[in-house]
Formats: sequence, C-alpha cells, structure tokens
Amino acid sequence: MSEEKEQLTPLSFDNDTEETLQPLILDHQENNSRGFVPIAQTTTNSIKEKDSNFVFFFGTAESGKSVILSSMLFYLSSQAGALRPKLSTPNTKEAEVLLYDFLENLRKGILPSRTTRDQVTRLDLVFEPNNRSKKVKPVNLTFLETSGENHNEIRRGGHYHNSIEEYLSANIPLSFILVTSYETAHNDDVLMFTFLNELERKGKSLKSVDAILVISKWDKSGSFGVSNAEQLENFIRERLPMTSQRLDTYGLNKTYYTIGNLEKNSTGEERLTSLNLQTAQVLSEWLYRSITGYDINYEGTFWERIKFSLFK
Ligand SMILES: Nc1nc2c(ncn2[C@@H]2O[C@H](COP(=O)(O)OP(=O)(O)OP(=O)(O)O)[C@@H](O)[C@H]2O)c(=O)[nH]1
Ligand SMILES: [Mg+2]
Repeated sequence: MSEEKEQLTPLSFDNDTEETLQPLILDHQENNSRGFVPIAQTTTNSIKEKDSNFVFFFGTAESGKSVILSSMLFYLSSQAGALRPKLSTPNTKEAEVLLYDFLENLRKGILPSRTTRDQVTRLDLVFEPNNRSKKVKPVNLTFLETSGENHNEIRRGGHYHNSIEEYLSANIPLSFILVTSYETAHNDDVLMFTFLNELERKGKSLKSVDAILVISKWDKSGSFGVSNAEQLENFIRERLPMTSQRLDTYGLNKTYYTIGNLEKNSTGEERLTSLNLQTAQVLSEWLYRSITGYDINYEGTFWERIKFSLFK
C-alpha cells in the first residue's frame, strides 16, 4: 500500500489551465500486473473532448446530487451569466434535453428524478459570466451526473463501474463535489473517507485536488442557514469525524446546501414551494474560483472600472 503510494506522483492543479492538463500518473499498470483488466462498456474507452473542466459529484443515493446540480445550473444561467450547451461535443443533444428539463422543472417546483445507474450522463456546457472584467473569462464546464448506487460499490474494496472509473482515472481537470445530507451524514463517514483514499490511489493528491464537502438538505435542521461557521464545523466534526480530519489536513472546503422549501402536495408528490438560490450561489462561486483562480465578482482593474462607467 505505502509502496504503491510512493510510485504515484501527485498531480499539481495550478490555476493556469495549461498546467491542469498535464498528464496524471495512473495506476492502470498496477491493476494489469495484478491480473485485473477493466471491461470497457462503451464503444471506446477513451474520453472524447477533454478540453473542459470536469465536475464530479460524489454521494450515496438520494443524498441530493442532482438537486444541487440542477439548482447550480439554474443559478448560473439565471443570475450569474449565460449557460449554453457546448457545440460539437459527443452528446450535445442529450445535454440540451437534460439542461432544458432541469431548468424547466425547477422553475415549476419539480425536482429531478433519480439518476440512472451504471452510466455517466455528461453535460458539456459553456458558462459566460455577466462580469465584464477581462479577468473573469468564460469557462467550459462538464458536469458528470452519476447514480449514488454506483458510489456504494466502492465500499469494502469494491470497484467502480467502468463508465465512472474511466473519468476518475483520466487525464482531465476534475473538481469534486462531495455530498452527504443533514440526516444521513453520520452513515457516510467511512464511505466518504474511502472515496478520498480512492482518489489518492488514482494519483489525485488531496494536496492539489479541488474538492468541497457539501452537507445537503440543511433545511432539515429547521433553518435555511447556519448561525455561524462554528455550527457547520461542529456538525461535520461530530457526524463525519474521519472525513473532517482528512479535509482539515488538506485545507479542503466545506459548505451546506438547501434547495428551499419542499412540501408534499395532495397526491403525495414533493413540490418546491420556494426556491432558495443562496447556497447555489456559494457553491457556484467556489467552483468558478477553484477552476479559474478568479472571483466571479472580481471588480475589475482600475482602468476597466473607468471604461465600464463610461460605456454603460
Ligand atoms: N428537504 C430537502 N430535501 C431535499 C433537498 N435536496 C434533495 N432533497 C430530497 O432528496 C431527494 C433526492 O435528491 P436527488 O438530488 O435526486 O439525490 P441524488 O443524490 O441525485 O440521488 P441518486 O440520483 O439516486 O443518486 C429529493 O427528491 C428530495 O426529496 C433539500 O435541499 N432539502
Ligand atoms: Mg441523482
């Protein structure tokens, strides 16, 4: 184990995107030498169109991954800027349909349905921020939607389904959004810890990886927010002691999330009665900053500010 770790060179994610595209040291050869050859489920096992920033959601079934994704997309496209499917990507059409459904449903108060197991739905998008500063550039974002049931498979030394493995082992810039809910966090500590180990094993050193822990469904605490940062810290330390320790060691971020107010209607279906985009904003801003190195609210240089005030 420790020997294996020695051979892996940590990937350094610099803010410069050129740097983030540097090859990773993978453990494929390690696997092969032990007689394990992954079975390719797709026609080709190489990921097409790598020129993007990939965002991977980790979390058990119903932890809130799809809800977070759809409200982030809603926030990015309705308040922070323009979001559009990236043309000529492998699944432009599919991404367009998914994006449309997410946005249209959320507007009507309908939450996303459960994600299909054993496949990765890839959403290739381009986000152009409203901010006109030259420093605040458009970014390519590729969200990876997976089912929580697949994440359970890494329990007790298990392996990921090939469709997911492919992304985790690839030479692509990846950001991780680690999701566990207010009510189930205490059950997810070991699994979360296992996932962090899995990343290290794949050469994604936690020292340089962009990851954030999100406690979803925070409204179940009886409040849509926290009274102070300590409250969240204490919650995480108490419910997720191992994960918390790990995150602190590597200085990784933590936040909470809520979609707003949910109520059951007369037919027993859950509907959103008010959409709260505050936490979507926090997470979206974290993502933009961690990818570009710039604050999306960056005020611009002195000259830019003068220019904007003249040409408004
Ligand atoms: N109260 C509350 N419930 C939430 C919130 N987010 C999600 N939920 C509930 O959790 C359910 C599951 O959320 P999803 O986002 O679909 O979960 P997931 O992690 O994508 O689940 P899989 O696709 O099965 O892996 C939703 O249908 C809601 O009932 C939230 O912010 N507050
Ligand atoms: Mg889902």
